[in-house]
Amino acid sequence: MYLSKLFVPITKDLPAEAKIKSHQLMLRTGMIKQSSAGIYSWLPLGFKVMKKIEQIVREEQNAIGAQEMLMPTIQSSEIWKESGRYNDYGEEMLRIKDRQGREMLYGPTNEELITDVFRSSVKSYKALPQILYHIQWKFRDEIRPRFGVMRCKEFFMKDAYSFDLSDEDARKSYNKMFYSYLKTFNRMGLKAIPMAADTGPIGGDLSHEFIILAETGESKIYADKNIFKIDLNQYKFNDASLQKMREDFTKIYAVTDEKYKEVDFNKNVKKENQMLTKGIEVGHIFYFSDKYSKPMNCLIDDKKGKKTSVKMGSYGIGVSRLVGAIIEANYNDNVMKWPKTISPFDAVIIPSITKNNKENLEKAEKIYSELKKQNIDVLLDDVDENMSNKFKKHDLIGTPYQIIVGLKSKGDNFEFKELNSKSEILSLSKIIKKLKK
Ligand code: P5A
Repeated sequence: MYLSKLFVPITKDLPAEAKIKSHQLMLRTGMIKQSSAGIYSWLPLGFKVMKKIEQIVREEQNAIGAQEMLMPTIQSSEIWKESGRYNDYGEEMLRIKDRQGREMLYGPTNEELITDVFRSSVKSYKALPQILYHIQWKFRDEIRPRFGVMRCKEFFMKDAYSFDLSDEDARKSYNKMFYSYLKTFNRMGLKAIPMAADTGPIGGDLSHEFIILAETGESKIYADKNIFKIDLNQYKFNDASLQKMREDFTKIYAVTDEKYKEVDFNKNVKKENQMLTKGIEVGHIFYFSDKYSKPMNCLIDDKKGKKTSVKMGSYGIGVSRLVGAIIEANYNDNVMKWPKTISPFDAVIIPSITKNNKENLEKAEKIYSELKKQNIDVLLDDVDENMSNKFKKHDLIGTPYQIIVGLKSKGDNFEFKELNSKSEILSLSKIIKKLKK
Protein backbone atom coordinates (compact mmCIF):
# COMPACT_ATOMS: atom_id res chain seq x y z
CA MET A 1 0.00 0.00 0.00
CA TYR A 2 1.19 3.52 -0.85
CA LEU A 3 0.73 5.95 2.01
CA SER A 4 -0.63 8.63 -0.34
CA LYS A 5 -3.53 6.28 -1.16
CA LEU A 6 -4.20 5.05 2.37
CA PHE A 7 -7.10 6.55 4.25
CA VAL A 8 -5.42 7.44 7.56
CA PRO A 9 -6.69 10.77 8.78
CA ILE A 10 -3.88 11.57 11.26
CA THR A 11 -5.17 14.24 13.61
CA LYS A 12 -3.66 16.41 16.32
CA ASP A 13 -6.86 17.62 18.00
CA LEU A 14 -7.90 15.26 20.70
CA PRO A 15 -11.21 15.42 22.54
CA ALA A 16 -10.97 16.04 26.29
CA GLU A 17 -12.39 12.65 27.15
CA ALA A 18 -9.48 10.82 25.50
CA LYS A 19 -7.57 10.33 28.74
CA ILE A 20 -5.59 7.15 28.19
CA LYS A 21 -2.83 6.52 25.67
CA SER A 22 -4.58 3.87 23.59
CA HIS A 23 -7.63 6.08 23.09
CA GLN A 24 -5.44 9.07 22.16
CA LEU A 25 -3.21 7.09 19.80
CA MET A 26 -6.12 5.37 18.08
CA LEU A 27 -7.77 8.73 17.40
CA ARG A 28 -4.49 10.43 16.39
CA THR A 29 -3.58 7.74 13.89
CA GLY A 30 -7.08 7.64 12.46
CA MET A 31 -7.72 4.04 13.48
CA ILE A 32 -11.19 4.85 14.76
CA LYS A 33 -13.65 7.70 14.70
CA GLN A 34 -16.27 8.21 17.35
CA SER A 35 -19.75 8.26 15.90
CA SER A 36 -21.60 8.83 19.19
CA ALA A 37 -20.89 8.12 22.88
CA GLY A 38 -19.33 4.65 23.11
CA ILE A 39 -19.89 3.89 19.41
CA TYR A 40 -17.06 3.97 16.86
CA SER A 41 -16.38 3.58 13.17
CA TRP A 42 -13.33 1.46 12.46
CA LEU A 43 -11.20 3.14 9.77
CA PRO A 44 -8.84 1.09 7.54
CA LEU A 45 -5.80 1.05 9.86
CA GLY A 46 -7.80 0.15 12.97
CA PHE A 47 -9.93 -2.34 11.08
CA LYS A 48 -6.84 -4.10 9.72
CA VAL A 49 -5.44 -4.52 13.23
CA MET A 50 -8.76 -5.78 14.58
CA LYS A 51 -9.04 -8.31 11.74
CA LYS A 52 -5.58 -9.68 12.57
CA ILE A 53 -6.61 -10.13 16.20
CA GLU A 54 -9.85 -11.77 15.10
CA GLN A 55 -7.93 -14.22 12.89
CA ILE A 56 -5.62 -15.32 15.72
CA VAL A 57 -8.64 -15.83 17.98
CA ARG A 58 -10.34 -17.86 15.23
CA GLU A 59 -7.31 -20.07 14.57
CA GLU A 60 -6.91 -20.89 18.25
CA GLN A 61 -10.62 -21.65 18.67
CA ASN A 62 -10.52 -23.97 15.65
CA ALA A 63 -7.38 -25.62 17.05
CA ILE A 64 -9.32 -26.95 20.06
CA GLY A 65 -12.17 -28.19 17.89
CA ALA A 66 -14.59 -25.30 18.36
CA GLN A 67 -16.79 -24.64 15.30
CA GLU A 68 -17.48 -21.21 13.90
CA MET A 69 -21.01 -20.06 13.10
CA LEU A 70 -22.82 -16.73 13.06
CA MET A 71 -25.83 -15.64 15.06
CA PRO A 72 -27.70 -12.37 14.46
CA THR A 73 -27.16 -9.18 16.46
CA ILE A 74 -30.91 -8.64 16.93
CA GLN A 75 -32.70 -11.15 19.16
CA SER A 76 -36.29 -11.77 20.19
CA SER A 77 -37.20 -11.02 23.81
CA GLU A 78 -39.06 -14.38 24.02
CA ILE A 79 -35.99 -16.51 24.72
CA TRP A 80 -34.78 -14.04 27.36
CA LYS A 81 -38.16 -14.30 29.08
CA GLU A 82 -37.77 -18.09 29.11
CA SER A 83 -34.36 -17.92 30.82
CA GLY A 84 -35.60 -15.25 33.22
CA ARG A 85 -32.91 -12.74 32.25
CA TYR A 86 -35.14 -10.30 30.35
CA ASN A 87 -35.86 -8.31 33.48
CA ASP A 88 -32.63 -9.11 35.33
CA TYR A 89 -30.39 -7.67 32.61
CA GLY A 90 -31.69 -4.19 33.33
CA GLU A 91 -30.82 -0.95 31.57
CA GLU A 92 -27.69 -2.24 29.90
CA MET A 93 -29.91 -4.02 27.39
CA LEU A 94 -30.92 -2.01 24.34
CA ARG A 95 -34.59 -2.84 23.80
CA ILE A 96 -36.37 -2.13 20.52
CA LYS A 97 -39.68 -2.92 18.85
CA ASP A 98 -40.22 -4.00 15.26
CA ARG A 99 -43.11 -2.62 13.15
CA GLN A 100 -45.46 -5.32 14.47
CA GLY A 101 -44.72 -4.15 17.98
CA ARG A 102 -42.70 -7.27 18.82
CA GLU A 103 -40.14 -6.78 21.57
CA MET A 104 -36.63 -7.25 20.26
CA LEU A 105 -33.20 -6.44 21.61
CA TYR A 106 -29.64 -5.90 20.39
CA GLY A 107 -27.77 -8.88 21.85
CA PRO A 108 -25.43 -8.09 24.75
CA THR A 109 -24.43 -11.81 24.83
CA ASN A 110 -25.82 -15.03 23.33
CA GLU A 111 -26.42 -17.73 25.97
CA GLU A 112 -30.18 -17.80 25.25
CA LEU A 113 -29.90 -17.74 21.47
CA ILE A 114 -27.36 -20.56 21.31
CA THR A 115 -29.43 -22.65 23.75
CA ASP A 116 -32.40 -22.17 21.44
CA VAL A 117 -30.34 -23.26 18.41
CA PHE A 118 -29.04 -26.28 20.29
CA ARG A 119 -32.31 -27.54 21.76
CA SER A 120 -34.00 -27.62 18.38
CA SER A 121 -31.33 -29.81 16.80
CA VAL A 122 -29.48 -31.97 19.33
CA LYS A 123 -31.38 -34.67 21.19
CA SER A 124 -28.80 -37.28 22.17
CA TYR A 125 -25.64 -37.49 24.24
CA LYS A 126 -24.03 -39.11 21.18
CA ALA A 127 -23.60 -35.69 19.55
CA LEU A 128 -21.70 -34.35 22.56
CA PRO A 129 -19.38 -32.68 23.39
CA GLN A 130 -19.81 -29.63 21.18
CA ILE A 131 -18.26 -26.19 21.26
CA LEU A 132 -19.75 -23.52 19.00
CA TYR A 133 -18.56 -19.95 18.64
CA HIS A 134 -19.14 -16.80 16.68
CA ILE A 135 -17.41 -13.44 16.37
CA GLN A 136 -20.08 -10.81 16.32
CA TRP A 137 -20.94 -7.26 17.43
CA LYS A 138 -22.56 -6.87 20.84
CA PHE A 139 -24.34 -3.93 22.37
CA ARG A 140 -24.39 -2.97 26.05
CA ASP A 141 -25.77 0.38 27.01
CA GLU A 142 -22.88 1.08 29.41
CA ILE A 143 -23.73 3.87 31.82
CA ARG A 144 -20.26 5.39 31.47
CA PRO A 145 -18.59 4.36 28.21
CA ARG A 146 -14.93 5.40 28.38
CA PHE A 147 -11.35 4.66 27.44
CA GLY A 148 -12.21 4.50 23.73
CA VAL A 149 -12.70 0.95 22.50
CA MET A 150 -12.00 -0.55 25.92
CA ARG A 151 -15.39 0.16 27.48
CA CYS A 152 -17.84 1.05 24.79
CA LYS A 153 -21.44 0.37 23.95
CA GLU A 154 -20.95 -1.44 20.67
CA PHE A 155 -18.04 -3.88 20.67
CA PHE A 156 -16.78 -6.94 18.84
CA MET A 157 -16.67 -10.14 20.86
CA LYS A 158 -15.77 -13.76 20.28
CA ASP A 159 -18.23 -15.80 22.29
CA ALA A 160 -18.11 -19.57 22.50
CA TYR A 161 -20.54 -22.00 24.15
CA SER A 162 -19.83 -25.56 25.25
CA PHE A 163 -22.36 -28.41 25.58
CA ASP A 164 -21.66 -31.56 27.58
CA LEU A 165 -23.52 -34.46 29.12
CA SER A 166 -22.04 -34.30 32.61
CA ASP A 167 -20.52 -31.81 34.96
CA GLU A 168 -17.23 -33.72 34.70
CA ASP A 169 -17.15 -33.50 30.88
CA ALA A 170 -18.11 -29.82 31.01
CA ARG A 171 -15.05 -29.08 33.15
CA LYS A 172 -12.90 -30.71 30.46
CA SER A 173 -14.33 -28.30 27.89
CA TYR A 174 -13.66 -25.45 30.33
CA ASN A 175 -10.01 -26.53 30.62
CA LYS A 176 -9.61 -26.67 26.83
CA MET A 177 -10.85 -23.12 26.57
CA PHE A 178 -8.62 -22.00 29.43
CA TYR A 179 -5.62 -23.38 27.52
CA SER A 180 -6.77 -21.91 24.21
CA TYR A 181 -7.08 -18.45 25.80
CA LEU A 182 -3.55 -18.48 27.17
CA LYS A 183 -2.22 -19.53 23.75
CA THR A 184 -4.30 -16.90 21.97
CA PHE A 185 -3.00 -14.05 24.14
CA ASN A 186 0.59 -15.33 23.90
CA ARG A 187 0.40 -15.13 20.11
CA MET A 188 -0.48 -11.44 20.45
CA GLY A 189 2.60 -10.84 22.58
CA LEU A 190 0.50 -10.60 25.76
CA LYS A 191 1.00 -12.33 29.07
CA ALA A 192 -2.48 -12.83 30.41
CA ILE A 193 -3.07 -13.91 34.00
CA PRO A 194 -6.10 -16.13 34.65
CA MET A 195 -7.86 -15.04 37.83
CA ALA A 196 -10.72 -16.54 39.75
CA ALA A 197 -13.66 -14.20 39.16
CA ASP A 198 -17.23 -13.37 40.06
CA THR A 199 -19.84 -14.40 37.54
CA GLY A 200 -22.20 -11.38 37.54
CA PRO A 201 -25.16 -11.47 35.13
CA ILE A 202 -23.83 -14.53 33.23
CA GLY A 203 -24.03 -16.78 36.32
CA GLY A 204 -22.48 -20.07 37.47
CA ASP A 205 -19.94 -20.99 40.12
CA LEU A 206 -16.71 -21.43 38.15
CA SER A 207 -15.23 -18.49 36.31
CA HIS A 208 -11.88 -16.96 35.34
CA GLU A 209 -11.01 -13.56 34.00
CA PHE A 210 -7.92 -13.22 31.79
CA ILE A 211 -6.14 -10.02 32.67
CA ILE A 212 -3.15 -8.31 31.12
CA LEU A 213 -1.02 -5.89 33.10
CA ALA A 214 -1.42 -2.20 32.28
CA GLU A 215 -1.28 0.82 34.58
CA THR A 216 -4.40 2.25 32.98
CA GLY A 217 -6.46 -0.90 33.51
CA GLU A 218 -9.80 -0.79 35.31
CA SER A 219 -9.18 -3.90 37.45
CA LYS A 220 -6.91 -3.80 40.50
CA ILE A 221 -4.94 -7.01 40.74
CA TYR A 222 -3.02 -8.79 43.47
CA ALA A 223 -0.85 -11.66 42.30
CA ASP A 224 2.20 -13.79 42.91
CA LYS A 225 4.88 -13.05 40.27
CA ASN A 226 5.54 -16.79 39.96
CA ILE A 227 2.43 -17.04 37.82
CA PHE A 228 4.52 -15.74 34.90
CA LYS A 229 6.95 -18.63 35.26
CA ILE A 230 4.47 -21.32 34.23
CA ASP A 231 5.43 -22.55 30.78
CA LEU A 232 2.40 -23.51 28.66
CA ASN A 233 4.53 -25.75 26.45
CA GLN A 234 4.86 -28.32 29.22
CA TYR A 235 1.19 -29.30 28.85
CA LYS A 236 -0.21 -31.67 26.28
CA PHE A 237 -3.62 -31.39 24.71
CA ASN A 238 -5.30 -34.15 26.67
CA ASP A 239 -7.76 -34.04 29.57
CA ALA A 240 -5.31 -35.05 32.32
CA SER A 241 -2.62 -32.61 31.27
CA LEU A 242 -5.07 -29.73 30.85
CA GLN A 243 -6.56 -30.41 34.29
CA LYS A 244 -3.03 -30.29 35.72
CA MET A 245 -2.48 -26.99 33.88
CA ARG A 246 -5.56 -25.40 35.42
CA GLU A 247 -4.58 -26.64 38.87
CA ASP A 248 -1.03 -25.29 38.44
CA PHE A 249 -2.40 -21.87 37.53
CA THR A 250 -5.07 -21.76 40.21
CA LYS A 251 -2.62 -22.83 42.93
CA ILE A 252 -0.78 -19.54 42.52
CA TYR A 253 -2.41 -16.55 44.17
CA ALA A 254 -3.93 -14.11 41.65
CA VAL A 255 -7.16 -12.18 42.32
CA THR A 256 -8.88 -8.93 41.42
CA ASP A 257 -10.09 -6.56 44.14
CA GLU A 258 -13.52 -8.24 44.22
CA LYS A 259 -11.89 -11.30 45.80
CA TYR A 260 -8.89 -9.66 47.50
CA LYS A 261 -8.23 -10.13 51.23
CA GLU A 262 -5.03 -8.65 52.66
CA VAL A 263 -4.51 -11.52 55.13
CA ASP A 264 -4.72 -14.15 52.38
CA PHE A 265 -2.35 -12.20 50.16
CA ASN A 266 0.28 -11.91 52.89
CA LYS A 267 -0.18 -15.52 53.96
CA ASN A 268 0.10 -16.98 50.44
CA VAL A 269 2.66 -14.75 48.73
CA LYS A 270 6.19 -13.90 49.87
CA LYS A 271 6.78 -10.14 50.11
CA GLU A 272 9.32 -10.13 47.27
CA ASN A 273 6.87 -11.91 44.95
CA GLN A 274 3.87 -9.71 45.66
CA MET A 275 2.58 -7.88 42.64
CA LEU A 276 0.04 -5.12 43.19
CA THR A 277 -0.91 -3.50 39.95
CA LYS A 278 -3.70 -2.82 37.51
CA GLY A 279 -4.90 -4.77 34.55
CA ILE A 280 -7.30 -5.00 31.64
CA GLU A 281 -9.76 -7.87 31.33
CA VAL A 282 -9.41 -9.24 27.80
CA GLY A 283 -11.31 -12.48 28.28
CA HIS A 284 -13.75 -14.11 30.66
CA ILE A 285 -14.91 -17.73 30.89
CA PHE A 286 -17.83 -19.22 32.79
CA TYR A 287 -19.17 -22.62 33.73
CA PHE A 288 -22.85 -22.41 34.68
CA SER A 289 -24.08 -25.99 34.25
CA ASP A 290 -27.87 -25.98 33.55
CA LYS A 291 -28.59 -22.32 34.38
CA TYR A 292 -30.00 -21.75 30.86
CA SER A 293 -30.69 -25.29 29.65
CA LYS A 294 -33.04 -26.08 32.55
CA PRO A 295 -35.49 -23.16 32.27
CA MET A 296 -35.27 -23.31 28.46
CA ASN A 297 -35.88 -27.07 28.32
CA CYS A 298 -32.73 -27.91 26.43
CA LEU A 299 -32.85 -31.65 27.09
CA ILE A 300 -30.86 -34.56 25.76
CA ASP A 301 -31.15 -38.33 26.23
CA ASP A 302 -28.37 -39.70 28.40
CA LYS A 303 -26.83 -43.16 27.98
CA LYS A 304 -29.83 -44.78 29.69
CA GLY A 305 -32.34 -42.86 27.57
CA LYS A 306 -33.25 -40.53 30.44
CA LYS A 307 -33.81 -36.85 29.62
CA THR A 308 -31.31 -34.51 31.22
CA SER A 309 -30.46 -30.81 30.89
CA VAL A 310 -27.32 -30.22 28.88
CA LYS A 311 -24.38 -28.74 30.84
CA MET A 312 -23.12 -25.47 29.42
CA GLY A 313 -20.32 -22.94 29.71
CA SER A 314 -19.64 -19.68 27.88
CA TYR A 315 -16.35 -18.08 26.94
CA GLY A 316 -15.75 -14.50 25.79
CA ILE A 317 -12.84 -12.55 24.30
CA GLY A 318 -13.09 -8.80 23.76
CA VAL A 319 -11.73 -8.64 20.20
CA SER A 320 -12.21 -4.87 19.76
CA ARG A 321 -11.08 -4.20 23.36
CA LEU A 322 -7.86 -6.07 22.59
CA VAL A 323 -6.83 -3.43 20.04
CA GLY A 324 -6.72 -0.83 22.83
CA ALA A 325 -5.33 -3.28 25.38
CA ILE A 326 -2.40 -4.22 23.14
CA ILE A 327 -1.53 -0.54 22.69
CA GLU A 328 -1.70 0.00 26.46
CA ALA A 329 0.66 -2.94 26.98
CA ASN A 330 3.20 -1.81 24.36
CA TYR A 331 3.38 1.97 23.93
CA ASN A 332 6.40 3.94 24.99
CA ASP A 333 6.17 7.76 25.10
CA ASN A 334 4.50 8.55 21.82
CA VAL A 335 5.75 5.47 20.05
CA MET A 336 3.29 2.70 19.48
CA LYS A 337 5.02 -0.60 18.85
CA TRP A 338 2.84 -3.32 17.48
CA PRO A 339 3.68 -6.96 18.14
CA LYS A 340 4.68 -8.43 14.76
CA THR A 341 1.61 -10.67 14.64
CA ILE A 342 -0.78 -7.72 14.99
CA SER A 343 0.93 -4.83 13.22
CA PRO A 344 -1.12 -3.29 10.39
CA PHE A 345 2.00 -3.59 8.16
CA ASP A 346 5.07 -5.82 8.41
CA ALA A 347 7.39 -2.98 7.39
CA VAL A 348 7.42 0.57 6.04
CA ILE A 349 9.75 1.99 3.37
CA ILE A 350 10.62 5.62 4.00
CA PRO A 351 12.41 7.31 1.09
CA SER A 352 13.81 10.81 1.40
CA ILE A 353 12.06 12.71 -1.40
CA THR A 354 12.57 16.23 -2.64
CA LYS A 355 10.87 18.11 -5.46
CA ASN A 356 13.91 17.80 -7.74
CA ASN A 357 15.10 14.38 -6.76
CA LYS A 358 12.84 11.40 -7.09
CA GLU A 359 15.71 8.86 -7.25
CA ASN A 360 15.08 7.56 -3.74
CA LEU A 361 11.39 7.16 -4.49
CA GLU A 362 12.25 5.06 -7.55
CA LYS A 363 14.58 2.87 -5.44
CA ALA A 364 11.86 2.58 -2.79
CA GLU A 365 9.36 1.45 -5.43
CA LYS A 366 11.74 -1.31 -6.52
CA ILE A 367 12.16 -2.48 -2.92
CA TYR A 368 8.39 -2.33 -2.55
CA SER A 369 7.75 -4.67 -5.47
CA GLU A 370 10.48 -7.08 -4.27
CA LEU A 371 8.91 -7.26 -0.80
CA LYS A 372 5.43 -7.66 -2.27
CA LYS A 373 6.68 -10.61 -4.34
CA GLN A 374 7.83 -12.17 -1.07
CA ASN A 375 4.34 -11.71 0.44
CA ILE A 376 5.56 -9.08 2.88
CA ASP A 377 2.80 -6.59 3.68
CA VAL A 378 4.65 -3.32 3.24
CA LEU A 379 3.72 0.35 3.35
CA LEU A 380 5.57 2.83 1.11
CA ASP A 381 5.68 6.42 2.32
CA ASP A 382 5.56 8.19 -1.06
CA VAL A 383 4.43 11.50 0.44
CA ASP A 384 6.58 14.54 -0.32
CA GLU A 385 7.33 15.63 3.24
CA ASN A 386 10.50 16.18 5.30
CA MET A 387 12.12 13.17 6.93
CA SER A 388 11.68 14.32 10.51
CA ASN A 389 7.89 14.56 10.04
CA LYS A 390 7.90 11.18 8.35
CA PHE A 391 9.74 9.57 11.25
CA LYS A 392 7.34 11.09 13.77
CA LYS A 393 4.40 9.78 11.79
CA HIS A 394 5.77 6.25 11.51
CA ASP A 395 6.74 6.12 15.17
CA LEU A 396 3.14 7.02 15.85
CA ILE A 397 1.73 4.35 13.54
CA GLY A 398 4.13 1.83 15.10
CA THR A 399 5.10 -0.43 12.16
CA PRO A 400 7.84 -2.60 13.73
CA TYR A 401 10.43 -2.30 10.88
CA GLN A 402 11.53 0.67 8.78
CA ILE A 403 13.61 0.63 5.59
CA ILE A 404 15.01 4.10 5.14
CA VAL A 405 16.12 5.11 1.64
CA GLY A 406 18.24 8.23 2.11
CA LEU A 407 21.83 9.38 2.55
CA LYS A 408 23.02 6.18 4.20
CA SER A 409 21.77 3.84 1.50
CA LYS A 410 24.30 2.94 -1.19
CA GLY A 411 23.64 0.67 -4.17
CA ASP A 412 21.80 -2.37 -2.94
CA ASN A 413 22.37 -1.57 0.76
CA PHE A 414 19.75 0.24 2.82
CA GLU A 415 19.24 1.55 6.31
CA PHE A 416 17.11 -0.92 8.25
CA LYS A 417 15.67 -0.10 11.65
CA GLU A 418 13.63 -1.97 14.20
CA LEU A 419 11.51 0.51 16.18
CA ASN A 420 13.18 1.65 19.41
CA SER A 421 16.60 0.32 18.36
CA LYS A 422 19.60 1.50 16.35
CA SER A 423 19.59 1.19 12.59
CA GLU A 424 22.00 -0.95 10.54
CA ILE A 425 22.98 -1.00 6.88
CA LEU A 426 21.88 -4.19 5.18
CA SER A 427 21.54 -5.58 1.68
CA LEU A 428 18.01 -6.06 0.39
CA SER A 429 18.34 -9.84 0.52
CA LYS A 430 19.34 -9.68 4.20
CA ILE A 431 16.41 -7.33 4.90
CA ILE A 432 14.03 -9.77 3.26
CA LYS A 433 15.47 -12.63 5.32
CA LYS A 434 14.95 -10.66 8.54
CA LEU A 435 11.40 -9.70 7.64
CA LYS A 436 10.51 -13.25 6.68
CA LYS A 437 11.77 -14.52 10.02
C1 P5A B 1 -18.87 -14.96 27.82
C2 P5A B 1 -19.17 -15.05 26.36
C3 P5A B 1 -19.75 -12.71 28.53
O1 P5A B 1 -20.45 -11.92 27.95
N1 P5A B 1 -21.11 -14.43 27.53
C4 P5A B 1 -20.64 -14.86 26.24
C5 P5A B 1 -20.01 -14.20 28.43
N2 P5A B 1 -18.69 -12.35 29.26
S1 P5A B 1 -18.21 -10.84 29.54
O2 P5A B 1 -17.16 -10.91 30.52
O3 P5A B 1 -19.30 -10.03 29.91
O4 P5A B 1 -17.62 -10.29 28.21
C6 P5A B 1 -16.57 -10.97 27.52
C7 P5A B 1 -15.46 -10.02 27.14
O5 P5A B 1 -15.96 -8.98 26.30
C8 P5A B 1 -15.25 -7.78 26.52
N3 P5A B 1 -16.20 -6.69 26.90
C9 P5A B 1 -16.16 -5.44 26.40
N4 P5A B 1 -15.36 -4.85 25.48
C10 P5A B 1 -15.57 -3.54 25.20
N5 P5A B 1 -16.55 -2.80 25.75
C11 P5A B 1 -17.39 -3.35 26.66
N6 P5A B 1 -18.37 -2.61 27.17
C12 P5A B 1 -17.21 -4.72 27.02
N7 P5A B 1 -17.84 -5.57 27.88
C13 P5A B 1 -17.21 -6.75 27.78
C14 P5A B 1 -14.26 -8.05 27.65
O6 P5A B 1 -12.98 -8.34 27.09
C15 P5A B 1 -14.83 -9.28 28.32
O7 P5A B 1 -13.82 -10.08 28.93
